[in-house]
Amino acid sequence: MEKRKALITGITGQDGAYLTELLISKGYDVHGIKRRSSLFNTDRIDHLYQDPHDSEIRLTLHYGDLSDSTNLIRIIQQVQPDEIYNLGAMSHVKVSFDTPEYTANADGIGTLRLLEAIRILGLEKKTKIYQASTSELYGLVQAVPQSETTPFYPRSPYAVAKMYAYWITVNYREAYGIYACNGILFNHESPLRGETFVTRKITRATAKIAMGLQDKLFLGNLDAQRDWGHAKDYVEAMYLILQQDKPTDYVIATGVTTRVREFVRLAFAEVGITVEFKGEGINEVGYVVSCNNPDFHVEIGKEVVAVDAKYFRPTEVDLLIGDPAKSKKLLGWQPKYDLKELVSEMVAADVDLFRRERLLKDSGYAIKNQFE
Ligand code: NDP
Ligand code: GDR
Repeated sequence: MEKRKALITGITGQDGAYLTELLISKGYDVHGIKRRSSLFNTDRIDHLYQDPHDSEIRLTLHYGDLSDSTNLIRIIQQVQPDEIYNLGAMSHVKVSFDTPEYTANADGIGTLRLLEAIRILGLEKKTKIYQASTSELYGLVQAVPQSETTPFYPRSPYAVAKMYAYWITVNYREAYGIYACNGILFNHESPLRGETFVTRKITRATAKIAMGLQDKLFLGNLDAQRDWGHAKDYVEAMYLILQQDKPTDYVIATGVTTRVREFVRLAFAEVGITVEFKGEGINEVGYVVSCNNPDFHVEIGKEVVAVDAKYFRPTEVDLLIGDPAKSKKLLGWQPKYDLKELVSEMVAADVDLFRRERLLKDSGYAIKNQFE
């Protein structure tokens, strides 16, 4: 029997990497679209990539971009995928305020381009498509927990672009009978998370501060509440969404919400450092109460977290907490990781990463400073 073929946009991102691993383990031929960049950008999937001269190729990469319809049509014509996972996006909410037009083009119209390509190529009955929708659609709180029937109120150019993508996916399903689904995924994280999202920024800083490589962590809104899950669990849901008899839309979430401030405490606790907060608003600080890890020395009383208004967003999403009842019932999906396990895995990976940096520094090599 011929192997099933999947095409993934955004294959070089966090979710793209975990989904590729999952689909390869299920015997798929995986094709991915990567952007041309001036440096290598396949770090997250390099372990899965084979020599292109190998005869048993499981992963093939194509140059492309969601802003280029001719490119998308050509790749889809060539691959003839059974499933498309549209994960490609300018995915940073804060950055979308700086690049709103580009975000609308890639995140909104990019989805339309893929749907139109399916139609132009007459693949409506063959090719299923998954759209990476987001809890950011809920934006300004209308009701909690948020489910498939909660009204949307997007609060950023990113969320507005994703709202267009959400509805055009529903419309092409209803108008042309395409198996097209939205996964409304709440925040999901992992050691592969981009360094400028808040969880990874915190776990990296925790490791660096513990190892004396960073002085202080500057954050924005410490009060924001997010429903954080593990990306590994969430890519399983994406796959399941495309394996059902009928296409529909699903919320994927843990149902538990946590404040940014609490995530900071949990991360530092992983390296044996207790952090408490004092002060209010822009003057709030996080300081060290105790450090019981003999590997690390951090002064008691040292202020390790401060607020910098440059990380505030013009319009914020204060509270996200998802209701995953539908996906539990119809997909049989349930997260395997809880928040404590997620934080633990992320901090351990960053401690490992920065141990190597510490070694380099101690051996006299200059190390890169990358700040957000
Ligand atoms: P990442 O930011 O880690 O990855 C985004 C991917 O999209 C990267 O491969 C990036 O390429 C690619 N990309 C960006 N712009 C374009 C473009 N114009 N054309 C083609 N590809 C492009 O995101 P995640 O893996 O975290 O998220 C995957 C998807 O799920 C995104 O659409 C995101 O908006 C959505 N989402 C994510 C959630 C989360 O919590 N992680 C929750 C809900 C939705 P490059 O590597 O070259 O930058
Ligand atoms: P989010 O994730 O905007 O929810 O979008 P992010 O981690 O960027 O922010 C979460 C919350 O933390 C607050 N915050 C900070 N955020 C960042 N990035 N940096 C900071 O220094 C900081 N300080 C506080 C934010 O204000 C926010 O409230 C993510 C992305 O993956 C989207 O693509 C996806 O659609 C949604 O999750 C669901």
